[in-house]
Amino acid sequence: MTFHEVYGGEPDGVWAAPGRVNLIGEHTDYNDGFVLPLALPHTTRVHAARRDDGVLRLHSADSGAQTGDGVVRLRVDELEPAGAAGWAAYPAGVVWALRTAGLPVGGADLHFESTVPTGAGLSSSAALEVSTALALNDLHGLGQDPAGLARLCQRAENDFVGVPCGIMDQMASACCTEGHALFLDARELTWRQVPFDLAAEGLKLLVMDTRVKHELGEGEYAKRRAGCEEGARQLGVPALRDVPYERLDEELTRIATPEVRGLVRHIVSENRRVEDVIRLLDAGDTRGIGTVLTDGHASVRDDFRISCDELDLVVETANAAGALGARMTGGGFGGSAIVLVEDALTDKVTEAVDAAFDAAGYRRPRVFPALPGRGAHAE
Ligand code: GAF
Repeated sequence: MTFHEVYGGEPDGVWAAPGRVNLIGEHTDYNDGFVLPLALPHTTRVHAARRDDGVLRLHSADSGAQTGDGVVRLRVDELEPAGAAGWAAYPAGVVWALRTAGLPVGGADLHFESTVPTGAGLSSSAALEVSTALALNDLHGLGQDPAGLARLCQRAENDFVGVPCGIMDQMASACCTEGHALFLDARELTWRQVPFDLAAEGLKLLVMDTRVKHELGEGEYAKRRAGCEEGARQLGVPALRDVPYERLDEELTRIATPEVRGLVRHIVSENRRVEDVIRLLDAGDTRGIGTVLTDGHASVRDDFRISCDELDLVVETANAAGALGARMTGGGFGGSAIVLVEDALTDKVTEAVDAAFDAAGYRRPRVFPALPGRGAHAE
């Protein structure tokens, strides 16, 4: 359905925000650490019209079975945390966060369509939030910069939807640029665009979406976050970012519980891996990052314990078939892995993963290249 078919009339404009893959730096964002995501060419687009009567209407072309006309109708001055369900909670939460920050959002008609796979660990929620925020920023002249909008989107997800995520996904969707990865310091909210042109080097970064999403995911994310905070408390630092890698072994002896020890070891070593990848990319050694990616996978699998059999199978099989490196990406418990591979080996590696999935009785992953796209923009 089009905006016109849903609401009558025409939108004032169209805004788009991408999903992302994270190259390295997993669960480091809420530990004040480093991340290195890149935007995908897959976007959520919102066709939007300004309203000034306090009414917010939301419709998604992708929301599947709908009751009635599928339009969610809300009043901007009545929005309360948890006051909307399903996909509509994300855009409603953004309106709530903007208004809570004192910004004059008077209402809007929004119609969404998205090519970002959902449930794949590729930040479809952040794409929904950031496209909404950018549209409202322009329509109501709010004057916020992309990073400011990203923070408000995170607040929407934390406090309205109730998901305790970090800032990486919203920043990636808002601030990435084409042909680059975004090296983000999640404490300072400063970043650098790092050139990431794999085609020029005869390489590909494949996304392998396992199309599984294990149910325990959301509760486990919150538990990992609480465990990291407990680790920082036991070590007497504001955040695990503040534990120096050089002193890691010594610091680990001060932590009583093995689970928390594993969380701390992952976060501290993962921050170091982000810095290692940056150093290699700056030196022009893109192939060299492969082993760092695979080390990162071992760390999330064994120490942070957020991988699953399907993701481990992608990583093991891809590497055995000649990939330069591979790891799961995103929150974990399903979703996608990334595989760095020579162009010439793309088919061989993909076929090996397909065969391994067939043999294990799993549905084959959906595979596509991660071509670093642009961040959120008006079309
Ligand atoms: C999810 C969260 F939304 C991010 O903030 C980040 O913590 C990520 O999991 C793990 O790196 O995507």
